[in-house]
Amino acid sequence: STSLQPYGSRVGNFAKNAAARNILETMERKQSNLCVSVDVTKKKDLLDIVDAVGEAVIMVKTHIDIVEDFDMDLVVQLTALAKKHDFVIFEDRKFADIGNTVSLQYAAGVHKIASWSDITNAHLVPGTGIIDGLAKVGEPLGRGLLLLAEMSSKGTLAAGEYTRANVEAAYNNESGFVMGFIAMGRVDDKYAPADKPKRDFLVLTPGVGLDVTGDAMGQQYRTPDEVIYKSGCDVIIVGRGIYGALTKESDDTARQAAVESVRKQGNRYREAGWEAYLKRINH
Ligand code: 5BU
Repeated sequence: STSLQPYGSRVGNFAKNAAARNILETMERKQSNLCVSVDVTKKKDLLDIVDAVGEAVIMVKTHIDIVEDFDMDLVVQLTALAKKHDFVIFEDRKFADIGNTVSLQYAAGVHKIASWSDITNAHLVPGTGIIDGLAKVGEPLGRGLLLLAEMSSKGTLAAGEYTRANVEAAYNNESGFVMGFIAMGRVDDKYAPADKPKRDFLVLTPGVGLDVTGDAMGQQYRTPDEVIYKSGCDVIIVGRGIYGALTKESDDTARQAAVESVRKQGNRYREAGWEAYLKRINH
């Protein structure tokens, strides 16, 4: 399995995808496999969280459509922070429509996702036309796409033959635009098509927490060790476990303390993720 190779030695496996190479190189440079998921509704909260954890992470994941005061200045500031702290941006858009519609949703509208997000993701529910629609926009910009092969939530229908179909679609994508999966384990190994040479893909995994096992709405958490070491995934995605302290309105002093807590949690998850990775490649 390619997951037993160091991140840096896998860069050459992604000759056709600049975003994937950049992610692997950033991981080596920063000794981190941590993506922070910043699911907050205010621009200032988003930027403060990202500035606090920027040093610890290789990737910032957004749900840009939940930001109430979104404007293009948020994009300007977020991309400036990406430069300052050396991370990539992942808009977790979960596209799920026909090719023509997703190409418009990706390029246009209020958010113009393709113009600023290095990678994004899609459900295969509509069929492989969704990949073509997103590739038309993303490929010329050097972007990457993840297929949602599995999910972290209780009762997910993304399993078994549906997961296999995602892996096959990725293997059939000749251009290299499809660079990986959202999944809970090495689906690229488990469902590798027998009639094709093995290819490398990145596996990014949400549902990661060190202190709790789930939430009230079906989220299920595993530890960085379970995700990176035991399951062989490449990137841990952590949301509330990192930014949780900064979700309530509070005075300046309390806010400053919350930002420091966010920074601390970022470092904690970076260390846990990297330790699990070192254990994996040295095993
Ligand atoms: P949390 O606060 O660490 O639970 O946030 C997890 C994030 O990952 C959140 O933005 C979800 O939308 C996202 N997510 C997920 O939790 N599980 C999945 O299977 C997928 C995305 Br796909």
